[in-house]
Amino acid sequence: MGTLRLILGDQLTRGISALDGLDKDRDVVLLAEVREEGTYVRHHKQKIALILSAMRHFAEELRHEGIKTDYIRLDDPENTGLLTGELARALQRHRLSHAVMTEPGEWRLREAFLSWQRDTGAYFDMREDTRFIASHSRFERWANGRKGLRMEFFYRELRRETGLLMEDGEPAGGQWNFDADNRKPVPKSVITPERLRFEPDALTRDVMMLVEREFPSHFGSLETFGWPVTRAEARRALSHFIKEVLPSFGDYQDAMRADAPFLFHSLISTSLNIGLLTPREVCLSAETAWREGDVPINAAEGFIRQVLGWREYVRGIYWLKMPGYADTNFLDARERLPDFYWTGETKMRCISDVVRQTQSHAYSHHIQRLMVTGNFALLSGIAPKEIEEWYLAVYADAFDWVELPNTHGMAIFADGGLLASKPYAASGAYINRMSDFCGGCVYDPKARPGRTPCPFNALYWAFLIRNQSRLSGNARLAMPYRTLAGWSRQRREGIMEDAATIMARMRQGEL
Ligand code: FAD
Ligand code: DLZ
Ligand code: SF4
Repeated sequence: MGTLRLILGDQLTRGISALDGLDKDRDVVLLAEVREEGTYVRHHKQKIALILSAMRHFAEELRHEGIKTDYIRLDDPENTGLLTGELARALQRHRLSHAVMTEPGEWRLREAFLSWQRDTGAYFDMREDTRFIASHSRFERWANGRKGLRMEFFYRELRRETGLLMEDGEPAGGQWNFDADNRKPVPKSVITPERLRFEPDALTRDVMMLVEREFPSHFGSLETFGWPVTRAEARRALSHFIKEVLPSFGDYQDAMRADAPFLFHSLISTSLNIGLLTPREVCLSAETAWREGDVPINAAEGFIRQVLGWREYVRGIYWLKMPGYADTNFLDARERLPDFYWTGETKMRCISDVVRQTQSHAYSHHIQRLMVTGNFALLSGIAPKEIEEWYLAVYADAFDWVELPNTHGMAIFADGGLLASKPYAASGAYINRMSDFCGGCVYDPKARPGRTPCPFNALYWAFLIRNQSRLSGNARLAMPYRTLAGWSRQRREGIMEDAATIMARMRQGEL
């Protein structure tokens, strides 16, 4: 008797554990497009198109290898709309009694499969996802008994274990971390590189029409769609990044520029997260470029830290702390998400530009996510669930295991500092220093006479005052709290009033 092997839309890797031991003569691989996965949040149209197109291409590749592949389309009249429903139907259709899958990347779906198994008593095997560098047990071993779970220390252990950027047991270049070199604003004279775009083929164009038809009210536009949808395309994109872009990745890692949504970032998160690339090969490519002298150490280290460090670490935190993690609300944030997160209609140029770029590309880079949309949500006290749903919906690379810790922990500090050692709260001065957004904004980050002050400024100080009892003990916030201590009562009250006016204007759609 053969086995049914289910592959999910973010498991498009030939070496996925669900395919281990595949018997080509007897087994059937199942991929299913289902409405529930397209609508549990209202995903950006590019995200749905990316996943469905990549699934269809992957199924073709499996068939080409002679593997029996059953592919259920979204508009199949018999489609139950649920992955568990399709798994049950396929078991009957192929008269199989045993199913295998790799664990889903998110809690919601893992629970759905486990409860389906409990209800049906199906003979069902859920295997570990071995595409990550650190297994669940490896992360637990590191985390157990530690007071603080800082990424930096986990990352160093993984550097030692993998040997990446190590020389004679020491970190290459004599330092673990080159962050201090990686905070340059981008001078106007720097020309940002052209990025590889992949013209949609007939199969992708079909999917794009399907997405327009089935998800017409979802956020975003398909016009610029050019994501890699096959492993071959993803490999080309990676090579192009390593050769043309990585050398400057470190220098401008923290910068933002209004006319350059991608700057020197890699754009590989979609390929990594749906399985077209593996984190190991990505890190090795960057390391090889450094060993061959093509890339400086601050760039290679900065990049490898994102993939080997942050990506593995946030996944570890997610599985260590779920399901309770998603329900914490350390700062008691309760505000509704303003409409401009969906429309881009706000006079705050930084937010408007980032939201519009997100509509066009289903992408914005890390600093835009953290220091513009994330920072504003933090300062204005947007409720965790509201802002998390937004991040999960609008980015083509968004999956709960990576989006949630980044939003909940890093951007809005809702976990009280488990992930970040301090809230990433910043006033307009930071955005002005690291970007050119403020030049074209009706607001003024420097609050000069006759100009309307940047809303981030009053919101920043009001955030610190409002959360003083929760945050003033944080050593990394000692400086701003010392500044606040020197303020008169009237000055503090004045800031709170200014912030209240800004919040009222935000609620009325006038900001
Ligand atoms: P690069 O800047 O070129 O970085 C290289 C790779 O490193 C990325 O592709 C990614 O795989 C990894 N990486 C970098 N930073 C992180 C990080 N903080 N956590 C995990 N991996 C990281 N990333 C997602 O993949 N999916 C998400 O849903 C997501 N949501 C985010 C939400 C918020 C509020 C914030 C602040 C960050 C989020 N990130 C998310 C992390 C990061 O912003 C994206 O990985 C990155 O912008 C993707 O673009 P890139 O491939 O050009 O990345
Ligand atoms: C995100 C997504 C979408 C939009 N559609 C599908 C689908 O039709 N079929 C499928 O197998 N997977 C899809 N996915 C990805 C799943 O939601 C993903 O596996 C989970 O988010 C777990 O990480
Ligand atoms: Fe954003 Fe303030 Fe700068 Fe305007 S002035 S772009 S709102 S930081």
